[in-house]
Amino acid sequence: MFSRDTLSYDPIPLPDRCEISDADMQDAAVAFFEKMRRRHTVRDFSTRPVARDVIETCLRTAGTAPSGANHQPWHFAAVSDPKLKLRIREEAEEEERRFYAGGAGDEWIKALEPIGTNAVKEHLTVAPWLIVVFAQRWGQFEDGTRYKNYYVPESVNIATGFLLAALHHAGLSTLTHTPNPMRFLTDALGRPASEKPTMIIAVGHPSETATVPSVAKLKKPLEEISSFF
Ligand code: IYR
Repeated sequence: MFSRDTLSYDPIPLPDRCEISDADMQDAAVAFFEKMRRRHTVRDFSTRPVARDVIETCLRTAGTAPSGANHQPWHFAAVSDPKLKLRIREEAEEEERRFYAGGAGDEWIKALEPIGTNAVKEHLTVAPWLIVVFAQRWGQFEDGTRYKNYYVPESVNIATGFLLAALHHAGLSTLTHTPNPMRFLTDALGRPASEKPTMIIAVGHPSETATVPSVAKLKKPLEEISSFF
């Protein structure tokens, strides 16, 4: 996509301009808030399948995110193969056992207590899809030479946020999971050394008996998360 000499500055009239009245804007803002505040991270998934098409469209949404120099330094590996999900689960649980057995330290374990997590990661085999997010620390031209990427964590995290919103909008539940370290994902998914795994997102439908920790409903009020000048 990026070939050193072919891209140049070429402004075009703003496409897809959004014409909206002030009143409709209020309604739109509220409607989206109402939608997003009903997104809950779920740990108990059902095995109900999710069509690949839906996952693909949500990944297209993620791919619309803004990024440093428009380099789009992300890769999403979508896994539905049960054998591969099992391998990922086994390797993630190995890391998590170390984490919960002391690697995390007391303060971290105490912070997680109200969330109710432990080293068993059933969702990694039960959820129909795992999307593994990779950040491309550098890119490569077709001739193999490297180019720099910019604001990689910021760009990838924005795209990941778009993806979570898109999946929720499609009626799916998600769980963001970050085993530490995550190197094993590079090998399991055959990704190049230039890419760093940042997250596993389990995607699917919640089980009939899914719960959320009550603390998940405690969101900081606007006054605390914002200031206006
Ligand atoms: N990676 C571990 C620990 C964990 C850490 C945080 I911060 C969380 O919000 C939740 C879990 C795990 O997935 O269990």
